Amino acid sequence: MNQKGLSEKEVLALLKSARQKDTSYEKVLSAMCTRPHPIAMKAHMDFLESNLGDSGLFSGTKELEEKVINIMGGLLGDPDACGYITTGGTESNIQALRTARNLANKKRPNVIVPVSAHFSFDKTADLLGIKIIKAGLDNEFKVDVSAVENLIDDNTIALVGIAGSTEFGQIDPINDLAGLAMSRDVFLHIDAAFGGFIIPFLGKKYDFDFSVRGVTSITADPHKMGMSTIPAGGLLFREEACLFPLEIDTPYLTIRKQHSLAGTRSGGAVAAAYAVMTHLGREGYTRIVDRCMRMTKRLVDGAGEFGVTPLIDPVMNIVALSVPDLDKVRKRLREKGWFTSITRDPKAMRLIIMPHMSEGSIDRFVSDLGECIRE
Ligand code: 0PR
Repeated sequence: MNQKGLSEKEVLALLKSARQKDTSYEKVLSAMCTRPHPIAMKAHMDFLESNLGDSGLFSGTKELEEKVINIMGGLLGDPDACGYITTGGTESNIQALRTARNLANKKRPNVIVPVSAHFSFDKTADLLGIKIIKAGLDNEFKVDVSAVENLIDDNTIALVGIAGSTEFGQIDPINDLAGLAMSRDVFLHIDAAFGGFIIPFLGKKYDFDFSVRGVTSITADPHKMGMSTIPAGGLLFREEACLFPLEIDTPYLTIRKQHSLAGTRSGGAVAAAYAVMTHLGREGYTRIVDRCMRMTKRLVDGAGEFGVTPLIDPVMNIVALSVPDLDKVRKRLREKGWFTSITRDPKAMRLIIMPHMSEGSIDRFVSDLGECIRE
């Protein structure tokens, strides 16, 4: 640490030069985060000192958190759902399976997840001492329910379904998984970290949330398509009893118990989530999702003109494109400033069309993609 403090001007100049090295989102097609809505940024700033880890001191922010959970519950099929705002999808997935593990009380617990599950489940397994068993997918990249059924054994404590898979944006057959979970009396956790703020606004009905009997918990993240600030994930349970196995006594706080994994927690992120959700409402989110889906179609149609097709018709604003010479093409695109990503199996170009894109930038990307393939 420097001995003598720098002036505000000097510090801000240092920050500015660091910030200039960051990528601005214009050419980023690989991220599930985006520029937060302006009202979310404003709300976050107003609550910077609020700490939900000691929520007795911040009862106003705590009320906002309850309202956010209530709004999200309404969006996800159960206005009476309970839960809390986490640091993101990873914490939500860890905590959901921690509840399942603590409720089941098995010596060698296992959880069956689709192979398309996010790597946060591998972290979860390591942390919780749970074995993660991966079930294969069908030809549309949805989990193969008969494979899941065959993998269930006496030590299985939970099944995981994904509503908006990280690589393909696919939605697993949650109804079938729920039937299986209920018949075997195991927990069913839905990872809708990405899809939670898209699927309800797609204008097509998908059964993926608490409206499906047998779904016990859901991850849905305000800091992805919820347009809110980082860090804000959502963890919702159908039953309040699911929060009890997470509770820890906190005798010297203003609250007696805490069920979050994080101790000190951002009140700013919660205020931001409340602000953007109430400001946009269902209509606002529908407009955002419509726009992303129109841009997704524009990209797919454009790529189709030079023979490049998606592995599946995009369900949401994630496209896996079958591109020849993938590594070379991605490298050339990178030289033109574009950030793209990949799917693992089969290997394809993975593109996420977030709200920070525009029709113009999609057209420029398609034209650069065509050029990079022809080169
Ligand atoms: N579940 C699903 C389905 C996810 O896609 C992700 C993250 C998580 C859980 C974990 O969420 P947190 O990262 O909030 O803990 N999916 C993206 C990924 O890892 C996140 C991401 C965001 C990646 C922005 C890149 C980026 O620039 O690929």
